[in-house]
Amino acid sequence: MTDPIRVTDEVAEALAEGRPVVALESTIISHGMPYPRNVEMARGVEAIVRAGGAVPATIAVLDGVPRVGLSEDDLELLASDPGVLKVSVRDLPYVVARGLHGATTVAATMRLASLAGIRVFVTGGLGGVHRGAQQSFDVSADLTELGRTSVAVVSAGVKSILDIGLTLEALETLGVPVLVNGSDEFPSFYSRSSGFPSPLPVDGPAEAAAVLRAKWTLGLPGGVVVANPIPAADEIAADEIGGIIDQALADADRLGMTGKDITPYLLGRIVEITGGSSLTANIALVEHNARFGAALAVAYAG
Ligand code: PSU
Ligand code: MN
Repeated sequence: MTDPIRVTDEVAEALAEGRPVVALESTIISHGMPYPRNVEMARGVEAIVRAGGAVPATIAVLDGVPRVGLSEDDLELLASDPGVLKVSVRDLPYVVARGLHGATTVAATMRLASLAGIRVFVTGGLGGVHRGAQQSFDVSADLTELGRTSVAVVSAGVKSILDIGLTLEALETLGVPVLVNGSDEFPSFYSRSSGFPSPLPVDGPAEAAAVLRAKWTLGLPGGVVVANPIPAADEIAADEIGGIIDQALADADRLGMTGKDITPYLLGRIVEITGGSSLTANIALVEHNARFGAALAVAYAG
């Protein structure tokens, strides 16, 4: 019987030798950013992880095979092929059974990273509790997965297309530590501020790594949110982006968008309304997270 997931030799060797590895997701490539900035971002982030002393492992499903570690051609396909599906945990068995291509969300990437033995994962933004979830029940499976799978997820926080307060409440209920690096406020993706205090402040990768070690040594399974605020030079002020997000949400409402399509729609619409400046900020924060994530993986391995 063949292995259900395929890990590249480079990633497998690093893991076997206890060297640092950083997982990267692919929904951000296929459904989070337009071509060709998406593939440039994907390549750039891998290079930053390498420069930081860790091995990058971008994760996706290609031809029905869950893959950990991808080639340049694989990244190009994910960035440009309109047939790539958005794959959360519930979708994994379907794309595998049918031999399809899938870009993995935070939830699905966490699960595949964990199966491969990777503990640190870098992305831009997490899914969470959507605004109006009291009616729609729209709560991202990213939260469910954070509650059960032992992987640390480095992000720039939660953007206000979501209900940030309810997302933090749900994470608390699930027993997920929410660390914030170098700030006493939880960040809101494009902005360093959100109006919510930092649940668990830490200063630098070594302090964050110590929390991961303590959690998993105690036998507490599950993920850790490591929020890394966007650098001040790259941020979009909360009041400026707030109005744009409200406009994008109103457009989504008018179009009757629901379910898995809503997050990709909102991300694309925000890029349109801002004339691309939100994309520049998005890429800057992902690159910043990749630097931090590489250092975190190095500190955790060491
Ligand atoms: N937020 C972003 N960019 C993204 C996503 C979220 O700023 O690309 C993607 C991630 O893959 C995340 C997913 O896991 O959207 C959440 O989708 P949903 O809300 O359908 O669970
Ligand atoms: Mn949803």
